[in-house]
Amino acid sequence: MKLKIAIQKSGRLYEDSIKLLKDCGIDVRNGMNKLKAEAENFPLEVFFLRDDDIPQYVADKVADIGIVGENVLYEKQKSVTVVEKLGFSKCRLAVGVGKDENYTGAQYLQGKTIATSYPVLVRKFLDDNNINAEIHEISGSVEIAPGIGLSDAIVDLVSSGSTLFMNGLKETETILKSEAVLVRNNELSEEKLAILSSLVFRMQAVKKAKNNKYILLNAPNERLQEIIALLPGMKSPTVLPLAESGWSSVHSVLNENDFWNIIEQLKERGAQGILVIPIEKMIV
Ligand code: PRT
Ligand code: ZN
Repeated sequence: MKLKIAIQKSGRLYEDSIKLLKDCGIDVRNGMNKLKAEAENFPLEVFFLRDDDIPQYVADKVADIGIVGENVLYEKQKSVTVVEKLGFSKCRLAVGVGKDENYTGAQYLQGKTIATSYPVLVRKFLDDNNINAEIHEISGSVEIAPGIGLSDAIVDLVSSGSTLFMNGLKETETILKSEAVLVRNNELSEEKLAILSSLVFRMQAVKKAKNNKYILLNAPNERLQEIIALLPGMKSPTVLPLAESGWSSVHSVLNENDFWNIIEQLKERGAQGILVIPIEKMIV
């Protein structure tokens, strides 16, 4: 029994999808132009597809699970279940208008024409905001539409914003924040769910490790309690005496988001020799 996973064949999701599997200890060798491959050391069969087709394949059970951007998932409106957010391929589906336009809010779009590859999501946004606008569906190079007189505004994916900028547009409203997600067919057998659960367990360990750092530092004993109070650790920090009396070595785990803030406070409280080490897997 193998679980079948659909991932993008090539493109922005491909590298990170393969890397995630690799970080989970699953080796997938994709011979050039192969449609599918088998993992060597995990009951997983991998299908390489266009991202737009992944929701459909998972809904139809051609694949049991898949990795796809939320933008594609919600545009395609297939009935599948989101299992886990994966934290990569982050972008936003946003409204772009000419940089000199006076955009005061969504009502700006009233009566306008909008070019997009996401007609379903745009229609929903317009309806939710009671806006009457015309949608021009185009499949690529959406950002050039206003420049060639095809539309007044666009809705497209944005990450750095440089594509909009280079086309004389500015980003306004965000319609959807998107990242890669793991989806599954709604009706998997018990056996397949069991394989999925061990895969998700590994993915969560990889994700947690990425968001955390292992930290070691030397602390003067008289300020040890203040320093420990800043470091929650997994349970609580490990404290070991140093050979030099009056000092201890403190080991803990820090979340990426709090990292710089806490490092500053540790230094203020006399911590020295701070070492920060990436964590490979983290199981709590
Ligand atoms: O061939 P296939 O159909 O499989 O791939 P594709 O060409 O449709 O998709 P691909 O590989 O370009 O993107 C796959 C997924 O990556 C998307 O569905 C998103 O979930 C995610 N993603 C993340 C992005 C971006 N960031 C992104 N910036 N997808 C596209 N873009 C494009 C955007 O359309 C625009 O043209 O990049 C440009 C904007 O980027 P910035 O950095 O200039 O703002
Ligand atoms: Zn695509």
